[in-house]
Amino acid sequence: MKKVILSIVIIIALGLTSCKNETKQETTETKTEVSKDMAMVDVSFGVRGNCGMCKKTIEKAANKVEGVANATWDVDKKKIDVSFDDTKTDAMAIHNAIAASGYDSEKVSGNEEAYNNLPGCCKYEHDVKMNQ
Ligand SMILES: [Cu+2]
Repeated sequence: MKKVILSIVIIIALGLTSCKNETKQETTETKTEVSKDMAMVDVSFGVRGNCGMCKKTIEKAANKVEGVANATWDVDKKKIDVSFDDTKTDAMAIHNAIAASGYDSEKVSGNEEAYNNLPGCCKYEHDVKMNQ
């Protein structure tokens, strides 16, 4: 009888350990799949700016948003292309992050204080046409 109980305990213990491992693996796998295939969304919208330094600031701000996989701002077109994970963020969060860094987006005006702290070359005109 003791042996039976002992083996049951061992089986349960093993079961618990392997369960834990499996759960961990599954979570990692699901995350990778999601970011690769399932929920990636591409958006593109206008963002005002002047130069290469603006590009760095704008892209850094967009990339900081959790779920953003890639952000590329075009200095000539005053436009940003962003790929992001739909389950983690949305386009408005990206607009807001860019605005917080001092830059106007199509939907949100740039934070004034952040704008004032931008280097001189980056003080873009607020009436520059976006998304050209
Ligand atoms: Cu600049």
